[in-house]
Amino acid sequence: MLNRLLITGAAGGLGKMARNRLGHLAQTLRLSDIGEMAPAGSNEEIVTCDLGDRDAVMKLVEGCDGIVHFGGVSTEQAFDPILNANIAGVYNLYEAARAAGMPRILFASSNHTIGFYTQDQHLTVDMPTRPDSLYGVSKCFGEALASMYFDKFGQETAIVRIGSCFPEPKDHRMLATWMSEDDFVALIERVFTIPRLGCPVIWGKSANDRSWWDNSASEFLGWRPKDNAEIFAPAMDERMERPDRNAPEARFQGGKFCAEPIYKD
Ligand code: NAI
Ligand code: 15L
Repeated sequence: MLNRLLITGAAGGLGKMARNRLGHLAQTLRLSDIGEMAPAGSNEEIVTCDLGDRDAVMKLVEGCDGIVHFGGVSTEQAFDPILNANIAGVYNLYEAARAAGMPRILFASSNHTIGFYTQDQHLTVDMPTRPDSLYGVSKCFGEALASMYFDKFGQETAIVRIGSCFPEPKDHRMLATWMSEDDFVALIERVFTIPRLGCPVIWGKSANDRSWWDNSASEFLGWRPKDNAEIFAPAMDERMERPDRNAPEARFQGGKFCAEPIYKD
């Protein structure tokens, strides 16, 4: 059991889910976000913190022996917020971790690091990235930073390229990219209990029939996702039209992120 597990992005969708479901991993959960969080329960600490604030992040990480890093910009936006949260913020987090004895980190990367691969391509984790947005580029930065801190200092990170982690897939593309919350919780448990982690890149997806991603390089984790988005397919076909085959949602793995403009504020 960990002493103190830090969850950043605790006011967000995955952060709230993790807050509800990861209490058994640590004596104390330290929950942090720039946004509002529900008051601390027993065995919880609440720390409001902008990831771009280096001194605040140093204090935030002190005393933690595990980090689930969900905090940051999670969609395509203008460059400045991405720079603050996903580039400066990730650097701040890794420097703070280095000063705090290198607690193991789960870094929430994204499928948007590879979004411009087409949906007929099957990917392994050693293929070059093809980011589909400034957001995707920032996640490539985070992955590269994690890799460098491992090679230089031995800092362990699970780089999880999350597909789509929501209670249910929301559209036809997510029948390939979906990861159930149960499968994600099981992965996080493995990441913080396996004796030696290293710095693997892991596709964050359930055992979906339509998946494009090959996780054989991280089988050593012993994580075997159990859910399959296919069970949602019949209802989805009734609820919504399949996208036109030339639409980005049907062509590219990153879907509509591939068609996003460069936002100026
Ligand atoms: P979210 O947008 O709901 O949560 C992100 C949280 O980070 C928010 O509560 C926000 O207030 C906080 N945040 C933003 N800027 C910050 C800053 N400067 N300082 C401190 N906190 C800041 O996103 P969600 O869905 O919970 O995702 C969590 C992480 O997982 C994100 O890093 C996202 O990029 C990644 N991810 C999520 C996927 C999903 O399917 N939910 C898919 C791929 C990646
Ligand atoms: C992501 O990276 C986003 O954070 C999430 O909101 C979804 O859009 C997800 O990717 C996706 O591709 O479905």
